[in-house]
Amino acid sequence: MKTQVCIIGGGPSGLMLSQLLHLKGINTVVLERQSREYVLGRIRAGVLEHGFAALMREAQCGERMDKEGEIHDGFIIAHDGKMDRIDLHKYSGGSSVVVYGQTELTRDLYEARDRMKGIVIHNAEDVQPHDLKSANPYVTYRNGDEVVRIDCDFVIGADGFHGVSRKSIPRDVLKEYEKVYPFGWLGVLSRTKPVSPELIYAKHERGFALCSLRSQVLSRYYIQVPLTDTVEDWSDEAFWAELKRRLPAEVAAKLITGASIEKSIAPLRSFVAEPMRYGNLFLAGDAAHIVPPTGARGLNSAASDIYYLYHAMVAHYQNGDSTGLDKYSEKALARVWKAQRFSWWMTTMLHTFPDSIAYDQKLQDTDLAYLFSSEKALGSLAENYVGLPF
Ligand code: RFL
Ligand code: PHB
Repeated sequence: MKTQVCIIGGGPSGLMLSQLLHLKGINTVVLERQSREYVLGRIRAGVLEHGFAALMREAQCGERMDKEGEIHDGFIIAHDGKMDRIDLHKYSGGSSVVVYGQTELTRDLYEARDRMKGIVIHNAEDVQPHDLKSANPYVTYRNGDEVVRIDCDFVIGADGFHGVSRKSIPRDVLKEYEKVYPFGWLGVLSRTKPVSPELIYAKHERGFALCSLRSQVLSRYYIQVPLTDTVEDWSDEAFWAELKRRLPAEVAAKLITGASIEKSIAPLRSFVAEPMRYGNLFLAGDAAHIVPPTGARGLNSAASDIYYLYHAMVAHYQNGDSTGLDKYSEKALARVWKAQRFSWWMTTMLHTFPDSIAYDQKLQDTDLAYLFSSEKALGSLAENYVGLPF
């Protein structure tokens, strides 16, 4: 098989790039290790910055998002018995975010790829990129007993944190920066009316909690848990009881509980791999960087990678101009690190750290006190949460 751009990974990053390039007449093949049902069964992001939403529209995939997604102009930080609202619209100069599940947007991207007869190969086993430094790289995968080879001009590594692409870059070329937090998030999805029309990020001495949603009939809640906990340790009843303890009394009293339809634990980690290019391999999204979910930045950091790669590929194929490809890693990393800083800051400010000393706790309290006393600090939070410009 031959294509122009071989994309490893059929998550939001890979599908979005495939769709955008297709609309400019550039051929792609997407190789996904899992089945479509498996990819659509993963419950992940819920908050999209306006730049991501714009990219969905440019990819001709924004129709359902614009109809069913909710525009959020603000969110709440609950702390010390108070509920302080961040007016995103006011402090970001008129911007907002869209609440629309990653599952739904991935479904929309798959449907668009089907509609345009795009090639997305599921259950691709042993995917392996080759000859990345040469002008003729190729990717192989196994389909049962048969090994299939795809020749291409470029390979895109959009295969998430555990993918094969980043691991194909020699160890002496790649520099990895990592910070692992001493806790995870236990998430529950339930077919219940959300407790609040806006997201509530709650700081509590028992640990952080988040009230989020997917729609007016589908709620998503999280609580901070020790890394040693497993899903089996948490019955639905225990989860709801602990969530209530961490929320302000007036919110807890209104919480509607129900059976969980999904329950999982995600460890919190910050990670960046540099550079994001090796020969004709370009990394994008979680394959190159991970953030703790507190700032809702993960998918949104992927969006800027895709935006830069898309424009760089179009300039290369349409005008023979490779400046964008040459500058990709540097440009993408500049924005990636800003998302890292913001996510680390939100995480540090709102979580309970098992080993923190009294001094650290005073600084956490001061961080919040300063935030709500300064319009400039609120402006900084708002511009980062709605997404810095690409
Ligand atoms: P993905 O989604 O991991 O997709 C990668 C795909 O590659 C496939 N793959 C392979 N395919 C072929 N060969 C291999 N060897 C392969 N290895 C892997 C995988 O099966 C998969 O389908 O990466 P992508 O596309 O870069 O997308 C990144 C986002 O998924 C991620 O950043 C967000 O979900 C992070 N995130 C959030 N981001 C936000 O912007 N806003 C949020 O509100 C938000 N909430 C969250 C989140 C992530 C969470 N978890 C579980 C980590 C909430 C949570 C709880
Ligand atoms: C979610 O709804 O899954 C969600 C929302 C906001 C975050 C993280 C996750 O910061």
